[in-house]
Amino acid sequence: MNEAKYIWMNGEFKPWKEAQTHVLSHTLHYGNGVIEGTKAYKTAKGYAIFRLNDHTARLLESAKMTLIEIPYTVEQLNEAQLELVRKNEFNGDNVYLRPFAFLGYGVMGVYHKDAPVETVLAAWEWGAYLGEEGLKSGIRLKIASMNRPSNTSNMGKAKATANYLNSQMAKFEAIECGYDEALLLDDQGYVAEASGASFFMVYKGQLISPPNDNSLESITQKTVIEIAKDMGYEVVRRRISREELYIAEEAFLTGTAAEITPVRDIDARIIGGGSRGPITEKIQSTYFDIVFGRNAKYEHYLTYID
Ligand code: PPE
Repeated sequence: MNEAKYIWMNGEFKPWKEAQTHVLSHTLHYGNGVIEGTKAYKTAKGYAIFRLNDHTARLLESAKMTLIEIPYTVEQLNEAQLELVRKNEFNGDNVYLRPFAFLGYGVMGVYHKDAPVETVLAAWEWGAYLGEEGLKSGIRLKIASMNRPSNTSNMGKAKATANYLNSQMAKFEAIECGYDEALLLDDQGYVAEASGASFFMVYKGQLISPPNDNSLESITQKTVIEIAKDMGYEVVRRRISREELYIAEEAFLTGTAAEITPVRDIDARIIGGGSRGPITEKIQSTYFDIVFGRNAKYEHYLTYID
């Protein structure tokens, strides 16, 4: 990975290599942690973090859901993230931020009430999540053999570290099979989300994205719905079954890291023209205009570091 200079840990900036934890940290054994993924883009007025407040608020909400008490406010964490981007003196086009909280060292056994909470903000330059070529020409998506766990046994709306075991197994399987990313169905057989992104498809001119019944309340998905409606597209949130995927006219994934990544193939069915579709392309270029500060209408989503 691309190392940066500093990581904020429990209220202090530490040199990158000194931000460490003990091997007996609770989360390493039992998996209860919460993460965010937030992005800063280099605009004409310097770096701006996209939807900073929404991401930080979701971190605190995820933590509340999973019984982790983060001892900082949204405002404190927002300010620290801005300072983190400033202090690291990045150069690249964009910077990925990973705010997270985990349970540290001192308690063993599943009961975690007395385990210390460690709060961390890291940032680094991270290239295109599904590759530069993926952004242009689309990726190949495979429906995973595992389902997204149901609401009776999981908290899919929390951006919980523990949810990523399911994602990891699905992603590994997809890549082993020659695909780029995994799409997970829910326990009823309807689309939930990709291993690290949300799903959209176009059919008969309508933009369709599944409800967040057992998937992350995605910030990019919300943004895309807002901008697509603004562009005049009809957007529908409804369940999508497997066979509907196969006859989609266009499909794409959305996420902070994935941005707007076109899908060109699902389970060996070529989607549309087998490349980035025209509606996908328009939404993608609008999204990039917004995050890079080239669209005044959405500037309220940007927090400039200076
Ligand atoms: N679903 C999942 C499972 C998910 O991990 C993400 C983001 C999304 C949907 C989209 O959420 P949002 O970023 O709010 O639009 N995944 C993050 C981490 C990916 C990783 O591999 O790490 C991200 O995009 O930052």
